[in-house]
Amino acid sequence: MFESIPNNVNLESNPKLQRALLKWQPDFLAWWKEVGPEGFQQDQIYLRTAIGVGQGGWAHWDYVKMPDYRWGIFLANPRKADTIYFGDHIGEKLWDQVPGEFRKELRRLIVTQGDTEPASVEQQRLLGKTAPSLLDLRALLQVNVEEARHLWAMVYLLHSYFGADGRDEAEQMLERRSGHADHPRILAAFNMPIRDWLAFFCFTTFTDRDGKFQLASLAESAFDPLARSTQFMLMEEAFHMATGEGGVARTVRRTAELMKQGVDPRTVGAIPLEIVQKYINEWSSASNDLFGGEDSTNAANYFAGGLKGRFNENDPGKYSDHSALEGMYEAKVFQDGKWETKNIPLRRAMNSVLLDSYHDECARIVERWNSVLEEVGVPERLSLPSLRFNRHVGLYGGHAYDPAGEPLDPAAWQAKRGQWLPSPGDYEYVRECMVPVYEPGKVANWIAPHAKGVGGKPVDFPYVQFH
Ligand code: BYC
Ligand code: FE
Ligand code: FE
Repeated sequence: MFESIPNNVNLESNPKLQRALLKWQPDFLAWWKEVGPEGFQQDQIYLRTAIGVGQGGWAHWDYVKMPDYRWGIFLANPRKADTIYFGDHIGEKLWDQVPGEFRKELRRLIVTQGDTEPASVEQQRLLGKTAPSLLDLRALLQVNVEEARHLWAMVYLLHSYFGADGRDEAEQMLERRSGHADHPRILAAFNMPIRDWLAFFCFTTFTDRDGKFQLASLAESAFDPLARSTQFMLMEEAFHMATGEGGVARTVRRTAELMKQGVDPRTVGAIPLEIVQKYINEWSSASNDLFGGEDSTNAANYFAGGLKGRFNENDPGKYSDHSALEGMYEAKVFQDGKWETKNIPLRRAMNSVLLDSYHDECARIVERWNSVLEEVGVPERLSLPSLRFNRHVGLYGGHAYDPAGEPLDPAAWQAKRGQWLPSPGDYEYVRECMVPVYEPGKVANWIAPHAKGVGGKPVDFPYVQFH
């Protein structure tokens, strides 16, 4: 069994880890069968499998049946630094074991990260039934097997470094369920339904991008196995985000081309830009909530302990002060009828600092979608809503702000909500657009074709061979 698990963590000579995995792997496969992608399990899918960190390339492409996918365990190559470079322990050696004083916090970070991975697979499980092309179906299933590998990456850490409670947490990863009333996933966005492919593309743009920023900040951790596990996960993440960005871009292109021809997208089963905008509003705001509170003791403790850094904390020229004991983060809030500036001590504001880096990147993505509109020659534009819009967590949580970030009273919010967020009718309309297309090289009517294939294959390659 262990020969079939690609790894660079000496699994072959680690009886303790082998014993733990021997018990966990069958439960993982049972979970995959129960709530993994519905259908396609017996089909041959042209998939990328992570096989190593070496120079010869880290991934292998071939046809594989999903239950035979080789979920592996990898650590990225060692960092340049061998000492801690932020927080209270700067200059001390990086940890290759979990220090007793941070055991609880590290376990919590790893469990929170790990929990999102199977959650997303559960959220996406029905989408294959309505894939707009074979290449899109392949992309979905690629994302699904890789998110499952990310679960493996976190379970490896729990099994190897957290003893009996780690094994217990690893079991619970397979017991919680996205959207379940009694045992839901930990973070809110991972309990929301991903109803259709436009939602999938927005999720992979905005929510997987939260993954990128969280993984990157954990890749700065003093706990070296965590840092190197998350660093490796980032390799796979790039494709997930590209799937999202490209998917929305193709949706927008198709709609814009119709508009340019004077055709109302609704008359041909394509998706109007105002619905695309509402989906952007919904998924970007839900993803902003994933960063936690703008003012957070947890975040301050994580930074002080060296558990979780800022985005690219160690890049030359990025930050001059790595202890972050001085300085304030200024947050603008509307209170008692006027704007006020709230000063948050920098360490307590680490969630905000990370959220700001994320938000800047999201804004650049939306601009790339706008350049599609410009290229096709229609005047409409999409926008990224303000960080204050539709928040449920943190400073702005539960307060009404419009997409431009201006405050409004609860009645006005209720009246306008349907202009900004998808209505039941919008979901229903998009659902009707979702017609599956499984013929190589063909694509559904609501979305433009891919410009190129993947894994060295052309667009019309049979990426899925049905049994
Ligand atoms: N929903 O101090 P606070 C990914 C809780 S995505 C529900 O403000 P803190 C992926 C919080 O637990 C990346 N509850 O924030 C993407 C705390 O509870 P207690 C996932 C929430 O602690 C797509 C309280 O509110 N990785 O990989 O700094 C597909 C106050 O918390 C939420 C990580 O998140 C929420 N949104 O938490 C597949 C990295 N936000 O203590 C995969 C690990 C906060 O009052 N996690 N709460 O009981 C962390 O670094 C941090 O836990 C958080 C922020 C970023 C979540
Ligand atoms: Fe992931
Ligand atoms: Fe991902």
